[in-house]
Amino acid sequence: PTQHHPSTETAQPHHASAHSQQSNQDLSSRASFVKWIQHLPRESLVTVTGKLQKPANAQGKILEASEGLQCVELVIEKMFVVGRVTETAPFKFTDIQVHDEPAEQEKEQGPKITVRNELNNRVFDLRSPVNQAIFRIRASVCHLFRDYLEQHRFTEIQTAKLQGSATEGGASVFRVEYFGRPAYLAQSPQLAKQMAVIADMGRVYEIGSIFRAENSNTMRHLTEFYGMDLEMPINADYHECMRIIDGVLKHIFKGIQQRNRREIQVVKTRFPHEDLVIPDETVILRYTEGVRLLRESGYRKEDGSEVEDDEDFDTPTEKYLGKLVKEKYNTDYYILDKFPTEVRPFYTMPDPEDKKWSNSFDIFVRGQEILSGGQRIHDSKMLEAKMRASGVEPSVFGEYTQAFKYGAPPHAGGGIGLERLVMLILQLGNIRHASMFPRDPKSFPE
Ligand code: ATP
Ligand code: AMO
Repeated sequence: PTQHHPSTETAQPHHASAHSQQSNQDLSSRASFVKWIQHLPRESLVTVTGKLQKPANAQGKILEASEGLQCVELVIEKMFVVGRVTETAPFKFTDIQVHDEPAEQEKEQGPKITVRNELNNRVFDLRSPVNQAIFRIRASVCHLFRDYLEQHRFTEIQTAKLQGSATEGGASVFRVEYFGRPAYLAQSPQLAKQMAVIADMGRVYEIGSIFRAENSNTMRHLTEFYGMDLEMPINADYHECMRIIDGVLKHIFKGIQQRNRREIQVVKTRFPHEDLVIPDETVILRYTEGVRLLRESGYRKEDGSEVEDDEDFDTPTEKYLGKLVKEKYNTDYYILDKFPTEVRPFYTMPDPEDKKWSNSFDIFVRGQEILSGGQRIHDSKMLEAKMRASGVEPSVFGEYTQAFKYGAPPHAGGGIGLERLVMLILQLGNIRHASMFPRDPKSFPE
């Protein structure tokens, strides 16, 4: 802007640039201008008018861009303070470590600009170019998710986050006071998105908040995160849904490389990483094949034992399998299909040919889970029997249980953790970097 607000602090030097002939008067007013700028507190918000030019060294040689970043110099003509700083900035962005130090090392080596310190000053912290880039990429991920699904005849829905019962029957729900009676924050839009399909909405998707009261103080868990969920009727096979999910994820991976090239380069200045290796033909491994790969490699779990035929892999096992898959198939992205029925939630459809296995899958990026999905039981009687077998009384789910009694189509779906996905694409190392105001078990200290 060339007009300044009367209440703002201003300085307007005569036009001067490094390459123009300057009178003594020009030089002295320029010197006082430089002094004025030097005394501005760091992180003051200013608007600047000037000319952009390619930067040159003292010999006049034009400096080239480095690491894919464009390099420009701004020859300042006018500058106005539009946002006064009244308190010293809590840290310098340039002091932030390239890699986050693990908490133990922090304690030994004294205070650094730790993630917790950044998060305690989050609004200020978000101003850093790296954070700006992360949240523009995150916005692109949501845009690309919508874009692909809209092209494939999905309808966006928003489901209720206040529930009368614990969503999936687990213990990890937040209980809230609701006019003197209990209510719960939705742990997943799972039941609601299924009800939308039963209500004949066709293919549906949602990008919405998910709340989990898990005391998981890890680099990949939050207590509130965003789910990118979808659900659809299927004709012959749940792989119809798997193909849609594979398509949407590839659209996201490719799309951000095209839309956010510059932001990705900025993120790499703090979080150095290789771009994801995604083959055209997606690697789909059966769960049993994953177990075989692990056993053949001689892998042992932390307790020294081999992986069982039908156990749910723990995080180190998942990561190790990701490494084996990368070595064998050269991919950072793969699908693990046909999970043991035992380890999946009650609504999961068992494989009709062998009920030990289920028509369900997880998707992994750089060896970590980003999605769970699969076919759901659509037969009312079978669903109620499965609920009882997993220790949940069908009536607890009221509207959900009732809905199946009026006929439900065969259907399947899946849910992606948005922050997990962004963290893993950009190798941020800590999920908190992918959430603007992250909530974890240590939030809101007394
Ligand atoms: P994730 O496995 O990534 O947590 P999820 O929601 O599918 O995703 P499960 O695989 O069913 O969860 O894991 C079972 C439980 O164990 C969940 O409550 C999950 O949060 C918790 N959990 C998983 N990995 C860890 C970990 N490394 N540390 C603490 N808790 C974990
Ligand atoms: P699941 O519980 O596996 O599946 O969750 C789906 C995806 O959500 C992400 N995620 C998390 N992200 C951050 N913090 C957490 N605490 C957390 N927990 C899970 C992961 C995970 O893959 N109803 C099913 C989905 C479906 O079948 O449609 C479900 O919620 O990326």
